[in-house]
Amino acid sequence: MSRPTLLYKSDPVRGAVWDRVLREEAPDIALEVWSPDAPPSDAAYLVAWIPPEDLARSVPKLEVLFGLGAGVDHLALDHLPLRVQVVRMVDPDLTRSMVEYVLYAVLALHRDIPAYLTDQREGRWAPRPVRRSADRTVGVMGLGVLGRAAAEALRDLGFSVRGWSASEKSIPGITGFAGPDALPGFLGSCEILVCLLPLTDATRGLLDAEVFKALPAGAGLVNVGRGGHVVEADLLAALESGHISAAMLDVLATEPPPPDHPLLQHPRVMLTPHVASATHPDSAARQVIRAIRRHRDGLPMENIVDRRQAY
Ligand code: NDP
Ligand code: OXD
Repeated sequence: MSRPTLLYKSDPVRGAVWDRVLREEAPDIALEVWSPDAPPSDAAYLVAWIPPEDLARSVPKLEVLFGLGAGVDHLALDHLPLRVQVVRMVDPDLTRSMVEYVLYAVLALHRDIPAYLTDQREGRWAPRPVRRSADRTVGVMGLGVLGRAAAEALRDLGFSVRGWSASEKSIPGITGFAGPDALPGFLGSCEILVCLLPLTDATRGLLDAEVFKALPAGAGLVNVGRGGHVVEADLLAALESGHISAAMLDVLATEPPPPDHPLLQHPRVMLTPHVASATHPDSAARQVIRAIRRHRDGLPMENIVDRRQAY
């Protein structure tokens, strides 16, 4: 069998790590670095955050596209040739980083940190009651690879955890809700809501005024899914009314946001620039090597994106 080629299209610094890992651990796979000026590539495998637009012409023999992210909303799936399988990034390091971030965000909201930061800026020393984690209900939207890991870590910290997904789940110690009909019942007790959904036609703009109204008064929001999940004007209104007490947002509809974006300056919003988790190049390269070998051996591919569901 000839040596398969993996075409790499992403930033060169991370590319150097891919090159090292492939040379050290996969001499059976050739690495080619994408260039916009290069002639069409013979590669059967492509790894990219954003694939080239004219994929059918520039990589005509492509069999598998490995997305560099866990999310695939930016991949323009409808424009990819149907014969190409799309595999998304599932990697223990990516999951661990996300769990850390969600724990941090939920704990910050649970312990009133946004309010204490304002107090500090304004010179106030004003203790608030300390609530036990067991008395706080946290809801996680999306119980996939990342959502489930985050929900389990929150459960292990003692929170009362509920989760919402498309299909029913049975996760020890976590109350499951599934599908649109179960959404109001799920939201009704979520004092802190964590969004870890993929962005699809079904979830775009889901976090709107109606959803915020269904949460208990004073609820907190953590969005680590995509900015497109939140109707930002509705979030601002819910923050203004106090119905949402505070939010920790890692993603916004426009990234980077314009400097006068109202969420950037909001005293009860903590923002980070889409860093909740990240694909670590050395472990990602190992995942892709393993997947290519499985594919060469005719074994079923893991973490394939369902084109119809778009996640
Ligand atoms: P998965 O595909 O493993 O899980 C998605 C979950 O969402 C599943 O539980 C699925 O339900 C549920 N879901 C999908 N559509 C709906 C719907 N319409 N209604 C209810 N539930 C739904 O994804 P991951 O956990 O790996 O990643 C989740 C998202 O996190 C990514 O798509 C990406 O947008 C985001 N992300 C953000 C990062 C950041 O740094 N901010 C980093 C990495 C990812 P079911 O299980 O029934 O199919
Ligand atoms: C991802 C991301 O989807 O980084 O992996 O947002």
